[in-house]
Amino acid sequence: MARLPILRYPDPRLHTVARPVAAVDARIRQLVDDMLETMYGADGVGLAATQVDVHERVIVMDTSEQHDHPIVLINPEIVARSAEMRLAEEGCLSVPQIYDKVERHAQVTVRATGRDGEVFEMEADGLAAICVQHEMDHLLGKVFVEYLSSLKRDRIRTKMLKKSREEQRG
Ligand code: K2U
Ligand code: ZN
Repeated sequence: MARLPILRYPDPRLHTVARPVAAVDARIRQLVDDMLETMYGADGVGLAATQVDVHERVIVMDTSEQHDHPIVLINPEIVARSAEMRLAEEGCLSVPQIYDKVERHAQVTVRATGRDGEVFEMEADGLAAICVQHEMDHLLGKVFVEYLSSLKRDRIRTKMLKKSREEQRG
């Protein structure tokens, strides 16, 4: 297992559209295990492969209270969305310490392949629904700050670039 570096906004690689996974093989299972270690290590409740610079359709998430219920979504697709929408605060491991509200479908049904190669469907509501929509956006090259005003987004871009420069200086 390995913790992988997480791309930081506005890294252009975050805007790459992920391609479908051809086969759930040993390489993909290793990626899933490394993504789970990376997500838990960063106190996240979700992570998309895009964020670790792997541009294949893989998501991991764990919105359980005890952080002991990992969910692996390979080649996920949302097959149903509620009409009800919900405005909720989001954050992102690629945009550290930035939180803002985004409107999402309150419930979604996702069809995906699991780490075992079997196709399954998952109904998500609450935080899980928000998380899976947030991660599915990542696989399309979209970061949640793109839902915010251009003024807010420009300020976040400036803050992230400053933070990255300071960290590079050490
Ligand atoms: O994609 C990511 O960067 C992981 C996010 C996923 C997420 C975003 C918004 C709402 C739920 C999950 C991280 O887990 S950010 C940490 C976090 C957790 C709960 C609520 C807000 C932020
Ligand atoms: Zn994110």
